Amino acid sequence: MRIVFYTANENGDAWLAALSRALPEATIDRWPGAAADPDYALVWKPPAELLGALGRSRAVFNLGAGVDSIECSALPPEVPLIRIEDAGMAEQMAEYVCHAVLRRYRELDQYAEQQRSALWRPRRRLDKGSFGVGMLGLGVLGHAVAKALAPFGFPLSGWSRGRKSLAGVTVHAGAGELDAFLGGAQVLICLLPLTRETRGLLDRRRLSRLPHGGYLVNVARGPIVVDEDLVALLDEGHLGGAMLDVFHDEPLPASHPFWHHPRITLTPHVSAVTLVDESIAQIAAKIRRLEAGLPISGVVARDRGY
Ligand code: NDP
Ligand code: OXD
Repeated sequence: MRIVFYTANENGDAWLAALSRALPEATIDRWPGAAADPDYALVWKPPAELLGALGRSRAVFNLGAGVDSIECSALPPEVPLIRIEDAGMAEQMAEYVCHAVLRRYRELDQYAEQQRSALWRPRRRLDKGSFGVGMLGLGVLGHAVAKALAPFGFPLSGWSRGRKSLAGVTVHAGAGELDAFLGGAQVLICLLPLTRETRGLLDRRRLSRLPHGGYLVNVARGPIVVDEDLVALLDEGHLGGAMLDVFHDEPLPASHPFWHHPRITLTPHVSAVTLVDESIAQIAAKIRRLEAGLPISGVVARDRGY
């Protein structure tokens, strides 16, 4: 079995070592320089030229959950594109989002501000029953986040394309139910894939639907949010704050207004990092199933873009 490997990141050696351990029978080449027509390809942010050379491959594995960096028009349509499902990311995402929700609910940013002025001023406890937490996206990560948030007792709601059924979560589906969903989300958690339908989804009109003082947590992809609209709504006081892990351009340019905005907390795309050993174990198990003629999960619906 021949495998070609490519990553735009710097940790390629760690991936290759894990891959050799998991599939010792495979011949693994790094691209560029690899022979044409491998059986499988493992890629992260690949150039279109590589994708175009995979016409005879049995599958292409994306080394992450989001496939928005794959130029699907370059990949021959008959080659299945497979994404990472969880593989240790769900736990990390749950940690990050629970922190963000509690940070907002317990008003820790306000206390930090008071501390800077040596101000001892206890605040009145917020009413939990009217502190709605809404999840945009109820997929693998959205489910895990909903489960992790459940014990805190916030009213939980979620929005997805198809209607889901999750214990303790009020579900909404499709474009027609988006505004109603947004209206109940004191904290909005974005866990959508970046597709042609979700790019720019969180613009001024939609973000204005959030209740006064609403808080945005974007852990999905930067271009789902219209940056200028978010900043404007924060400056006008309609939104109370945002915690952002993902951006249009990464690294976030030093001149970007997000860096120094008093109501924005940001992290450098670390809410759920792709874990090498867990991901390779998942991919190797899927390759073994494909070799045995068995079906696998995580196949991207290329017409939907996720
Ligand atoms: P899934 O594909 O499992 O879930 C996606 C969810 O979004 C589904 O519930 C889907 O609805 C919903 N959705 C997609 N398009 C629409 C739409 N147009 N309207 C309504 N709902 C929609 O993905 P994951 O949960 O595994 O990952 C989500 C995203 O998180 C990734 O695509 C990636 O961009 C991001 N991510 C970020 C990381 C980070 O470190 N910041 C790490 C890992 C992932 P339905 O179920 O009905 O299809
Ligand atoms: C992913 C990511 O999509 O790390 O897996 O952002």
